[in-house]
Amino acid sequence: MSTVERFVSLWSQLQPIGRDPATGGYLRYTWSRPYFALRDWFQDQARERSLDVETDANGNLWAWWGDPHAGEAVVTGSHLDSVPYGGAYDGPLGIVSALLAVDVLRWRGVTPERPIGIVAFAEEEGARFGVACLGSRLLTGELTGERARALVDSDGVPLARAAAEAGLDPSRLGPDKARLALIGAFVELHIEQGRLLSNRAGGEALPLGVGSGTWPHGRWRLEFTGEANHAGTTLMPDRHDPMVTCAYTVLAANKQARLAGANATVGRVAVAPNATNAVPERVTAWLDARAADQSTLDDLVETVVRHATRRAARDGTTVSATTESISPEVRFDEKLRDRLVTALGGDVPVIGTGAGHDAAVLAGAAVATAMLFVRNPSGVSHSPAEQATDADCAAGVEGLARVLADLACR
Ligand code: HGY
Ligand code: MN
Ligand code: MN
Repeated sequence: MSTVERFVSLWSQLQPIGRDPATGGYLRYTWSRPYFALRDWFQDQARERSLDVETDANGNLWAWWGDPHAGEAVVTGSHLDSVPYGGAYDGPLGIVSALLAVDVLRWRGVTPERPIGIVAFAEEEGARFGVACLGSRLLTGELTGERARALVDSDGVPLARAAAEAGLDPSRLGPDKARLALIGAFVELHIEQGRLLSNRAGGEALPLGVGSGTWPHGRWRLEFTGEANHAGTTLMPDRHDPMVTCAYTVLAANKQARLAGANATVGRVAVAPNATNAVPERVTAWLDARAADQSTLDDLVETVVRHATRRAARDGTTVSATTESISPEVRFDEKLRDRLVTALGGDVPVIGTGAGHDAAVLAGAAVATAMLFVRNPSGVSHSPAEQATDADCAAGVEGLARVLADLACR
């Protein structure tokens, strides 16, 4: 079988898991039933390849080719969880490609001198507990076990309980320096969440790119509080409506981001009491803001909060802003980056991204880290419309195999 055929065969096994038939989007929340099916699939696939499987104290899944303690392990992988109604490729493509890259190395008789690991990090999207890259941040110590245990999902389920139901010991959530020290280099393959590769001239060019780094970005919870009242009997001048303050803030975020050449999104809002015929008492909105550099990001968020506060004074409402997660700008290891470009034949673009990744968390913990991007023709992501061609995905498998061979065999 060709690599394309093997990709299509393995990929088709994942498609039905957690897929919403009405939208085609994926609901793969960490430690949910679909997630456990993905975990079982990953572990079965690893065992079929005689890889040693383990789950670490933070719920990250590992599969090892060789003794992980032999030193300078070359680790690849990504995540299996999704945003609500997300696409099929964001995360799982890195896992499937890693399993197939191991197959390619074995067909070619490659015997690595260093251990090769595949990791599926837990809760990369933060879609259930609200903190992105939870599993990798716990591993590196960027997030404490205490803060993680205190997180609660939108149904009020504490993370500690969900983790226990997943077979973990919540008291052991936290930094795992010994495991982190096993990693000599980490390479994450990911679908590009943008169009830099597909816009590139010469469509026949290798559909891969190498990551230069990630933008600084973060999530802020904005809580707007007003006065609940009757929608029918409360005169407009007498209202203190937090929805109005929130709506104004969303428009201000959009305008300020455009002015700053940055990105600002409010894609999640919670309203209390959330009744059609009641002026709300409270509106909570989550701001996702990103920019090419830290000072632009800081200015953007500060400006948005200032506009919100000014509007709240006019509406007789209040607003508070709480930082929920922050990801600083990350530049990937330049030597490793250039080594990937060489291993892939040289004619490979180096591209930045506004998306966050576990790779950026590991890079922030001084692990030599790189990213390999696979062309996304539309650039769309975090949507059921996310798409990559089988041929491009197979090129990603081949490219990852070349990179792993280069890193683990020299
Ligand atoms: O939000 C992000 O950039 C990533 O998909 N978690
Ligand atoms: Mn994502
Ligand atoms: Mn991702």
